[in-house]
Amino acid sequence: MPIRVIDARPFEGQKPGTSGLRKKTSVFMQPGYLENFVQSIFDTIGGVAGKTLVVGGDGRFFNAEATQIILKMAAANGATRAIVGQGALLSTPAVSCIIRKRQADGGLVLSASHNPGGPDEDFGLKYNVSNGGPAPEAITDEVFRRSAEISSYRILDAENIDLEQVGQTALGDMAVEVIDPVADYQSLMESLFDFAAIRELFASGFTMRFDAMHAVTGPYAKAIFEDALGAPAGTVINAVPLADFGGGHPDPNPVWAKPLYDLMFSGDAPDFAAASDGDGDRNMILGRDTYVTPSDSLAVLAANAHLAPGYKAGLKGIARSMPTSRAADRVAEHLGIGSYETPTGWKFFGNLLDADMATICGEESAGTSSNHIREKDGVWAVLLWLNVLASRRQSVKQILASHWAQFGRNYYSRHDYEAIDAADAAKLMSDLRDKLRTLIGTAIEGMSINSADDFGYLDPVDGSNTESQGVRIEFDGGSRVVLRLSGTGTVGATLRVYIERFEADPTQHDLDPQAALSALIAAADQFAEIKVRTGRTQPDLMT
Ligand code: G16
Repeated sequence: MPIRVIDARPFEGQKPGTSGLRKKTSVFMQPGYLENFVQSIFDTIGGVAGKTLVVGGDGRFFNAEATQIILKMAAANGATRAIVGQGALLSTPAVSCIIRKRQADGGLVLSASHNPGGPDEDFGLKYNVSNGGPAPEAITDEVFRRSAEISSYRILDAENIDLEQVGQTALGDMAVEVIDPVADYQSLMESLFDFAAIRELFASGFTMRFDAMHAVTGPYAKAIFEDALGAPAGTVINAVPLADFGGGHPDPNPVWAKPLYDLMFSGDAPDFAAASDGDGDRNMILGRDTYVTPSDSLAVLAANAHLAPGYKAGLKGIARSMPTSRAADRVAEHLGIGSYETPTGWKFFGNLLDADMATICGEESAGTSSNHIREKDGVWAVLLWLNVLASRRQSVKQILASHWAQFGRNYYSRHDYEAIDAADAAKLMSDLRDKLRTLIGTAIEGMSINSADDFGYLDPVDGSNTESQGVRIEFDGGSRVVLRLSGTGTVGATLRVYIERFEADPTQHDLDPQAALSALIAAADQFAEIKVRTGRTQPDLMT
């Protein structure tokens, strides 16, 4: 089959953000746009000749077409083998699992994660390296540099191949293996968790609802929760992946998974509920009358992980992104293990996991995972919760209350101001950075500011430095407010304000979080002038 070398012109702005390149689908569908970015990745990693790549995505609009293009480009660039999920589907954690298990050289994940899908919505592409994790910044920066100078790309002149049939096929000289997207991942889960105990839990009448949000986890959740663990049919809802996620916003939080959230606070609530996002790496955990914040979930899972067979030897350390609440640090201190604070972005956990310094990692943005792969993992988090519930035989509410009684409660909320003017947002942040020093020692809303800085991270493994990762303002008593701009949005800028307050007194553990944090919220508005500068009277999203 002929290889075509096509003239290319650079496109502006092919700069990977917090997690790969995310743009409007129509931007990705412009002739040559996807191709230029893919060729830039291939060029940056020294070409793909002789290499094995894993390819798959979350099933959103343009997923299948983009997969065909990537495969033809991989073949034209000399790749030996491509491993593709049936129907071009693979969850992000499954890609990570398969890269590691099959010792592939890397993988391409087609997803814009929790962002909506469709011709007018979002698309994305991310490159993962041979440890199964997202490419580190040294690579993504180089991809961006290369994308600005690219002059041609290579593609095989061939018909599309059938990705619906599991089995071996070929594209030019490249072998293509179409695999069941679930099997490798499921066997990894079976090696980590006590499936027999969870099966018994379900057999005893324990009830659960898992909302796959018409995204990629549907097939995984059906196979694992219903078929393997015996949860009744109907436990998994919205299980069929759709190109537009059924018109929904596949982000597992109290706003976008509201029906599930409301169910858990109604008289019909099952014992346990969970949801995952577009590409299956995020999770939301709920109990009857109980919402578990991602930060609390990380802390509870870290404190109880030894109850699951895969973690019975204990944890080496716990890592969290900087804006994530410090609840997990208290667990690490109690266990006498290391705790690490990294910039936002799962890629920053990779070195800590590879060096065996951290076993469990988590983020306020609903990601939790461990060293079993190098991505966050929604179904894994749900299984670890199920293993803990099967072992402790208490409700989610009881487990959370006893955790707070032992460690104290870190009240926590994130306020998002979405699609604000990018220049206004940048100015808000730069003006705030400029006045950080003058804030130290002053008092706002009756609270004095202890420290104020712009977070920079020195990677303890490879010594790399990452600056300007978010403004931290800390008050007496350990309360804090963090502000940063999102790196995953596709329209304007999103300002994220993270608010946290520690409360040791168990009689004060049942407050409404927004009320418990009200003084800090007011203080944040004063020092960052959020309302005035964004023109918004309230956040678009509070999680
Ligand atoms: C990605 C990253 C996460 C990050 C999240 C939000 O998740 O992998 O590490 O916490 O984005 O990032 P930001 O605050 O910059 O928008 P996902 O699930 O979108 O791939």
